[in-house]
Amino acid sequence: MSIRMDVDFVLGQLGCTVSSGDLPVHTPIDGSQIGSVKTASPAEIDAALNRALNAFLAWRTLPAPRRGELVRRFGNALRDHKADLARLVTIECGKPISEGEGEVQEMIDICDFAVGLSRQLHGLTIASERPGHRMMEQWHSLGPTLIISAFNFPVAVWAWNAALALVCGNSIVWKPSEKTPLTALAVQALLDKVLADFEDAPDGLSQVIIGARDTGAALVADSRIKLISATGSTEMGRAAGQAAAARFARTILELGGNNAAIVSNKADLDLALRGVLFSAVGTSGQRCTSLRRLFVHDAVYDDFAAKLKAAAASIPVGDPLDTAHLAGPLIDENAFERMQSALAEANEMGARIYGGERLDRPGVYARPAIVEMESHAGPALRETFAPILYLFRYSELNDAIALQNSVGAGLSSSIFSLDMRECEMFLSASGSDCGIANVNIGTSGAEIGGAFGGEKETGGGRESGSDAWKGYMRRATNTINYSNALPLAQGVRFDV
Ligand code: UN1
Repeated sequence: MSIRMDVDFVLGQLGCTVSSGDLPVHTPIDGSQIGSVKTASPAEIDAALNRALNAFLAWRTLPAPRRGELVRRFGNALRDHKADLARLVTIECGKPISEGEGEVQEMIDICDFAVGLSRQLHGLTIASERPGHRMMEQWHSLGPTLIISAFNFPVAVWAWNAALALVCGNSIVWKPSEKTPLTALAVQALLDKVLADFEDAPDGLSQVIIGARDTGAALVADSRIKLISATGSTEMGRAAGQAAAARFARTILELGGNNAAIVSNKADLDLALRGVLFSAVGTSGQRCTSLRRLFVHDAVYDDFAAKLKAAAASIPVGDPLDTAHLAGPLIDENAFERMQSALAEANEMGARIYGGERLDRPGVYARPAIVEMESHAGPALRETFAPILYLFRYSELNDAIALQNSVGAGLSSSIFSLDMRECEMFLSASGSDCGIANVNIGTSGAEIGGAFGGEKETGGGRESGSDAWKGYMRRATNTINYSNALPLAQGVRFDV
């Protein structure tokens, strides 16, 4: 069966009919076209936003546990269609099938989390300084929520946002990457089926808008959108963040990462090798959490670097639908060009480069590159969305931590060490400056239970678990006077 027929079959299983349109869709598996979709016109966007606003006004009045019931049913629909959706994810973005399945599992997990949350949107009660008064906080629904997602996690990151936004009482508008519109339409079709059987769901509660960057910009600028949750490059986030700030819209930005790990001389080196490999090579280096820089202690550097180079060279790269392969293709030719220009820059700086070659087959398949750097500079200071790992030696942990923190991004980090003092130092206020700091696991592969996001140029937003839900709601502080006097706070007198 050709990939195109495979896609049509899977879309059929998912109940998704796609009418062809002006945006061609390709699979990175062999670069062939697998369909086309329609981009939204300005009039369609306008109508969609009106629907989203009206849907929000109705949805926010429904009790939160009832909203959770919708998300519970959606989670079950995902369970029923996990294999089909995972296959479509793999075909459209090229990640190995086990990671495609993991991505759908991540959607199911966040649905479960959000269902529980729908009975726990707790506010505080606060002691008032005035007699006969009490204070409390309430969390209210915020408004239509725009979710801008990236090609590398075409459905899971949307689900983090969608599941929370829905239980919080917001309507959702999804602008997927133009490289992965089919998975978005398929997920919307699944949700539509669940919505059709759910009496209390207003029309337009969840919508997909397909388009390029200008479509995203138009949505970000629109005052009907109250929250923008955007995943993508720092460049995209800077533009979206500034446009949103100009109209005081809320944002949750999950942008680039330039993630580092430290391998101490006191590490379990076999475990460290496996952790480093998955984070650096998994998903062909196309996760925002991918490991890009590795600081190895001088005493173990030569041995560790030799093992790492050998292991990276033996990673099976190839068709992601074949479970024998641990890494699939890069998303497109541009990705390979950026990889090559980063490697060329490193080469000019005198780095020693191992791997990084392109495989001779249709699609853009590259061997992972391990790059031994003389100095912490050049391409190592920025994110290149490809399997390149820059290696550095260190002798003082504090120096390694300082270098790790010296880049623009602040998403994920980890230390491999069995020394409690080193690990706690790394996790302390003067340790890693990232939103995610791990011990004895790599930088990627976070679970949904924790808040996900990073500092500095990563944008500062938090999605997924912990109390990230608060970003999807507005807080109201209420002071209630149940006395017959009217004392003022801070003892201010205003006697009339
Ligand atoms: C991303 O690459 O945008 O922690 C998200 C991870 C995944 C999510 C990555 N759970 O690697």
